[in-house]
Amino acid sequence: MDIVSTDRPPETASRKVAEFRPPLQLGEHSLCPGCGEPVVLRVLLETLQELGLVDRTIGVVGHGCYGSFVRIMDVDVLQCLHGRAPACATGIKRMRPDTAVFTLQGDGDMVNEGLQEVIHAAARAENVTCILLNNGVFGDTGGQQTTTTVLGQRTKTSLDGREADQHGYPIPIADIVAQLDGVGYVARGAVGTAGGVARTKRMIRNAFESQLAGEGFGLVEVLTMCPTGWFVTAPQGPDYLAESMEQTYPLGELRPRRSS
Ligand SMILES: Cc1ncc(C[n+]2csc(CCOP(=O)(O)OP(=O)(O)O)c2C)c(N)n1
Ligand code: SF4
Ligand SMILES: [Mg+2]
Repeated sequence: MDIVSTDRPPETASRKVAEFRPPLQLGEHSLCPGCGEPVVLRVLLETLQELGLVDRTIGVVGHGCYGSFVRIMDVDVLQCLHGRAPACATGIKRMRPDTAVFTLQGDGDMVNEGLQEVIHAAARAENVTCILLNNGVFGDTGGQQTTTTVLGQRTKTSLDGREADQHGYPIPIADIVAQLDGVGYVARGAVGTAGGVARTKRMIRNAFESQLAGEGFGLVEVLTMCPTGWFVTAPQGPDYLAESMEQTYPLGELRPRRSS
């Protein structure tokens, strides 16, 4: 696979096949062509609408490229300090148990800056749904290595690929959270293929249904393409995702709903 220059993101999509914007998305996103995060935004908004939750949803968004979604999501959202979304979500849900509360966080936000927040919220069995957009880089600040960067993955701070002896091992947050008693649902999806997008959407729906049933903490990790941070072209993103991240983070339900 060729390494391409990523001094600046590509200016146009290499191929746009159709209009996929859901009604709850108020405008075009401003993320790079080939980015996986807008795909998750789409299935999240579609799910909220399909479940009839629009009028009683409150989202808590962290800091990362997805942070710009707060301007185009037609549901109530607040943006909190880096990594602290599970704590904010805790307060909201406890004060307003009638709402559907979710967080939208990146790997840098959740697994670096806010690692203890997500683990404590899970162990407290907070009845909220956390959505992790895992691309293995701090995308927004230039593509530095995060705790979830997989061994061999290139980042701006590990140009030859992450090495265990120098950088340590990746943290599989969803697998860790799935072990905790307070947890109602944990799953890991990926949006590199059409089938993966459909399965990810089902996981997000399951997580909200679990929250509505009061089953405890929910986490859906989604592996997302970051061609700009990975030094690949937009069309190469899904293959790189499958060859790198999916090998370390197997897809599927890590903690199915108790009722299923
Ligand atoms: C307390 C604090 N530390 C650092 C930053 C800088 N910062 C903003 S976004 C970001 C990267 C977030 O990475 P990630 O959550 O993985 O999202 P991505 O950009 O990859 O989608 C960082 C480090 C900040 N805003 N606040
Ligand atoms: S830097 Fe990566 S995560 Fe950020 S918008 Fe571009 S492709 Fe998406
Ligand atoms: Mg990231």
